[in-house]
Amino acid sequence: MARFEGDYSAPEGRFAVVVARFNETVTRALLAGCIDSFVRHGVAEDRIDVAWVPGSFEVPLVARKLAETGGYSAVICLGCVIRGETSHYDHVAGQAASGVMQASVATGVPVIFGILTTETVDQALNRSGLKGGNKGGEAAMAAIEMVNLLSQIGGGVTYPTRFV
Ligand code: INI
Repeated sequence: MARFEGDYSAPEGRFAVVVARFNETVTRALLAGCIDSFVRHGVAEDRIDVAWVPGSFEVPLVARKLAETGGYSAVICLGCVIRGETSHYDHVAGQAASGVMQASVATGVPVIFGILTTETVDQALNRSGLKGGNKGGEAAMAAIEMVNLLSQIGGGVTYPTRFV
């Protein structure tokens, strides 16, 4: 029986992070946690590129574009959607989540969902390291685990169709 399981050893390659500017106090904290986690797991900062977008709704397009370049081992998506702040919470949060998933399965590149979806500002602060744990750091670890898992399976990063 084969068992495939990614570990947290430093993988090769470059990583891209897409960050939403909306709720920037929170998303900057997520980005800091993400980069800190990468560095502490052996991925130096000069192997990480960061793209800023207006809001979480715009994250999937840019994540997919970055994944399609074929230049990244994984793309990490960071954002913060707070229900109390928007009547279209369900649209923004739902489309961001399904767009991130689509970007990943369409390109074969791990695209990690590090977009907070919370009921309150307090919950968002709690999850971005400003009070408690940092989901940006967890997103970096998920990226590393997925890259190492895919390298075991042998699929790795598949070339986007426009380069084939
Ligand atoms: N974008 C977010 O990332 N978080 C939010 O909480 C949010 N709210 O509250 O509306 C939000 N809206 C902006 C949206 O992501 C787009 O940038 C905008 O609709 C333009 O397409």
